[in-house]
Amino acid sequence: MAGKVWNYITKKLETEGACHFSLLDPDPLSTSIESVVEIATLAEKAGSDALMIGGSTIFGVIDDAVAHIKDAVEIPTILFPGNITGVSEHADAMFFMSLLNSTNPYYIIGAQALAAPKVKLTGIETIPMAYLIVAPGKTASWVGDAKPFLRDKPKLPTMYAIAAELLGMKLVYLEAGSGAEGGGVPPEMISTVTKFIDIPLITGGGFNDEESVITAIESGASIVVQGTYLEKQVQKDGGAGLAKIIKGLKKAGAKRV
Ligand code: 1GP
Repeated sequence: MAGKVWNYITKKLETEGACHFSLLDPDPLSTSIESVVEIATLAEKAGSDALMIGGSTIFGVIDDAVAHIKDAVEIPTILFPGNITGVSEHADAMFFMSLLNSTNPYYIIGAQALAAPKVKLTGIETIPMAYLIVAPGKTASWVGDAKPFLRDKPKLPTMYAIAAELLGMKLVYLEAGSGAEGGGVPPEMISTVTKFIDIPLITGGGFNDEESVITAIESGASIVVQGTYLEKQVQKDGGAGLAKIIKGLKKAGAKRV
């Protein structure tokens, strides 16, 4: 359902050419709500355009964390669910996503069907998104029973991305996996995929420095997601490094407007 957050994203892309999204994984096994909220506020201060909340392995319920994060920031909060446990009515919107290159129908449509009634009844804004996992894929690949795309074969995810567009998805997410080594999804893959689709491409997984983020935008990505970098850095430098990365991203994006 088109709504406020989707309008916000498309308007930003139209006027600024590129967006930066921050991924927060409020997993009580590895962090606290206070810490996630602090990262969220620092990310907003550094200029990040939206917060994605979720992860492949959530221990417990994320409701509380989502509510606290939403209270602390002005930018949109968007659920990024890895399973039915990732649904919360407190967020502004939700990526209603399908892991198209999973080998297990549960991650393509099963979990979505189980979650759908609650999602519909709560009335949360949904943004349909194709989720495509690229090697190494990390935890998302393991949990999602993916057949990860080979990094040197851009044609395969391109076929899936075109299919996603034809199926009516609003976004394609090329995911190398949280904590991926090697500077994210290869630029050649991003440029091949974006050459053939008319919907925006999000990419994430291993974009840990300014250079790789800018290269992703210059290769055709519309949105770059950072998670691990935020967890490791923003509380140390107050978000100064992130602000610099986002400035570089916006400069690269402006050339496309
Ligand atoms: C994971 O793409 C995101 O779903 C972010 O990855 O944690 O490596 O930044 P990182």
